[in-house]
Amino acid sequence: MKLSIMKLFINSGSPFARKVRIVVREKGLMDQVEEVFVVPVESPSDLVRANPLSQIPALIVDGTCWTDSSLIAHWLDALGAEPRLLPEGEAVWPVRRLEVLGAGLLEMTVKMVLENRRPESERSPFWLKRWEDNLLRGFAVAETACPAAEVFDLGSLTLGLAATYADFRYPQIDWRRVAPRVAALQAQLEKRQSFIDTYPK
Ligand SMILES: N[C@@H](CCC(=O)N[C@@H](CS)C(=O)NCC(=O)O)C(=O)O
Repeated sequence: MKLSIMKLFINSGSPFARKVRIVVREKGLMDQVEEVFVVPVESPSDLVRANPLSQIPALIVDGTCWTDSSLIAHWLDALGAEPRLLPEGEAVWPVRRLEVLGAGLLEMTVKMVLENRRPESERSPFWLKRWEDNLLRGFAVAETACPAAEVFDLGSLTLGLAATYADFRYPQIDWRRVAPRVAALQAQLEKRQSFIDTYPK
């Protein structure tokens, strides 16, 4: 399928945007994608036109707007370039389940980041603790489902970048204690050029 240049709204800290940026690089699509840096909280009109929720990532392709990192990643994968990041048939389900768990870990960390951006007197210790507990429980379950460090698909990729995002925002949270195999997977993934190029800033 011949597509015109795609416009991808991102910033350099967002782990959800990072997921799509990694997929674009891995699949050799960089020359077809223009990365547009935005600050979602300012609701820039270009972003809001692409995503009414004013969230990144958002992708515009031939006038069609794609939102949500997993949906965009799946659609890019379905365009067909190698490497394929989702297996065919029944084998897709364990990968999807790990991908959803990785996205859940990202969601817990992002919630903590947003809560910590509020004035100290308005922060909820209850919710901060709940999200951190959820995060650690999630890592413990991810450990039991963690593939070998060499596996590269949308499940392993999402889990690896969730681990890096937790380190980036909360280096004091010792998830490695419950998830040493996830740490090995993360270390392997972060050696890839696509991960190096998109390391959060
Ligand atoms: N489920 C969405 C979550 C996207 C998301 O939460 N993006 C954050 C950046 S990491 C965002 O744009 N936040 C701005 C806001 O919610 O105002 C996805 O997977 O893309």
